[in-house]
Amino acid sequence: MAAASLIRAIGALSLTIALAVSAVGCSSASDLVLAGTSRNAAGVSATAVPATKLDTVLDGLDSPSGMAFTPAGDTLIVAGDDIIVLDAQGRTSTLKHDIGDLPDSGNALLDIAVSPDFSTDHTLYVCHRTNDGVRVTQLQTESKLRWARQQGPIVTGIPTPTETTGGCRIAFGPDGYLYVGTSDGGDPTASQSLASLGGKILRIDVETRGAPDDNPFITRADPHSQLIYSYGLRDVVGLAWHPTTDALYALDRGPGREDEVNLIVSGGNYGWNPASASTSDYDTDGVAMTDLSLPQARPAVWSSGTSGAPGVSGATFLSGDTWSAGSGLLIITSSAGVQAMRLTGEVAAQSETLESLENVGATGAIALCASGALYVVTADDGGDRLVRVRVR
Ligand SMILES: [Ca+2]
Repeated sequence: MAAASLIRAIGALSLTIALAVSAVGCSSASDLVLAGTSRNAAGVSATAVPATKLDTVLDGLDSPSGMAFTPAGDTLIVAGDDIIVLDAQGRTSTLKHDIGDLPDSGNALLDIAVSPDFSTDHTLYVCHRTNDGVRVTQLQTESKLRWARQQGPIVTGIPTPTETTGGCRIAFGPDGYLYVGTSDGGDPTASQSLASLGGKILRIDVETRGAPDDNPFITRADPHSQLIYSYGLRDVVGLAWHPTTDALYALDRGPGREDEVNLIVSGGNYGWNPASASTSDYDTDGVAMTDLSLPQARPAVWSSGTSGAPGVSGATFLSGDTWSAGSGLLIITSSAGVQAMRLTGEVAAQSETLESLENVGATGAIALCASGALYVVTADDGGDRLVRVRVR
């Protein structure tokens, strides 16, 4: 089985590798120089979001779904069954991996996260489809990012996403634990059931591959329930921690309406309950994204409303001195482009723009590089490309 997977991984190398059209990666020297000088150079006032510029970093990507950065400035992108590496010098390669049990349908890899101790442990985490649900697998790699060997699952049994849900987001929180956002997988009872990993945010200690002692359902006998941090969600497509308050905000995609931003608290119920329409069919007609009649249901911080939705797909906060007054803005990607909103606790004001992303078209995976540069996947003119947005 492992050999077959390795052959598949090597075969992937023969595919067209994305074309690097810019000679710098995430934490390149030029980024760092810009980060230290841009504010004065741009003449940005203390209250305005700085002017930005956009350049294309990678072209020819095929349906990238997630992205993360190593401390050395490598950008890791999951696309289809491949992990693409863009190094700090702008060179691309495909990281050979031996993740097994990938479905023949392709598009197996959903998201990627880099260990907080990557410089010493060279460990990655990938969320992916299998022939039996979605799982998070730990990978051992090395500093040159040529190969990655699977070290077994961190969590299994996450429902397979439907055609209209994303299925999995993973990211390390400021507390060092791995957070996993899931979809309900089209199961009307999943989101409100603590026996299902669907429609949840999980919180996992990757050292023990179990639940931290302060998880809200730690006293339950079922090990799966112990991993649950919050529930009542439909399709978690974004996880972002506010740069100054460390509060976790999650993007929950609605069924063609009511896309939401939620302020996530331990044990919180975010109110999605399609079983109220039918426990046997996935009938979402008339089902509110947040049913406030449910016990302890928490209203969304922001909702796109019942008349439509942009089809959200990712979110990250701007942070760092480079962004001046833009620091703390939540940047949300979607089929409709990019939205920027400032959040204060449970209050959202959708009032800001990043002008270089105003007309960029549909956007997907998004992440903020340590240098302050914002990386965004766009699909505006046929092929998918990775663009970088920096302060002018
Ligand atoms: Ca909700």
